[in-house]
Amino acid sequence: MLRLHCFAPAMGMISPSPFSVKSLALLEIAGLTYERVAGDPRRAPKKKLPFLRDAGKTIPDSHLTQQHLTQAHGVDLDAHLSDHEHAIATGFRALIEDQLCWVLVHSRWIDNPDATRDAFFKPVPALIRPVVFAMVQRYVHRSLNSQGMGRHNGAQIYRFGDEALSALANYLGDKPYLMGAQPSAIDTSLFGMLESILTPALDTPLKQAALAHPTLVAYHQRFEAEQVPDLRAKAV
Ligand SMILES: N[C@@H](CCC(=O)N[C@@H](CS)C(=O)NCC(=O)O)C(=O)O
Repeated sequence: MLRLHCFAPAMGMISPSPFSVKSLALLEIAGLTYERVAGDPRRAPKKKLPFLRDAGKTIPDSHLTQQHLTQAHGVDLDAHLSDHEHAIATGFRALIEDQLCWVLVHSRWIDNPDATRDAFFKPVPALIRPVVFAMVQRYVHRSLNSQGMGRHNGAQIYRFGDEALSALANYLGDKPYLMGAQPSAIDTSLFGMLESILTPALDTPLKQAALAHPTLVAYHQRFEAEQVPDLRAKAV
């Protein structure tokens, strides 16, 4: 049995972790039977979620999970892509996972700390919650600074987010999926990110930037309806 250890649902999201939603979507589209496990990054092999356990193997990353599904289960969502398309998808993956992701982190932890604390730290006893939250927030702040995004001011950070979302919307155009008529792995990545940006009832400049592209909103809904129709109901 495959077991995906990922972040539990929060704020109406399938998971607040774009990488968890991506991996869940990969498993759903692969049509494999799997169990979703509420994970704890402190116990994860690389201290990050999600990770997959499959027949004694641990796959500690969403992209490695995609590769594992191809190697171990013969499921390749990118089989129909040309080398050129594959190169474009690889670039978009970096934009979503290595840049947009940090704008999202800023919007949650720096710009909306109260909502973030209330959504993610409920299981922590109320008495120690502020202290635990402050510790984790300091860790996130350091991570944002080491990565570099945290060295910019809010307006600059959201401009990066706006540019990334505009690039994605422009490339999507009127196609159903990013690389054309058929979904590919990059769509699981984009869906996971849009789930985090669009679903919470939290008004952020990043969400406004996404809402400015009705095609991205429609894409998020279409991907869910056509590719992962059961996923939200399973998010308990
Ligand atoms: N490259 C990894 C990224 C995973 C990742 O960044 N996970 C975040 C949540 S979205 C995490 O576990 N953060 C916890 C931490 O940094 O302590 C993947 O694709 O799976």
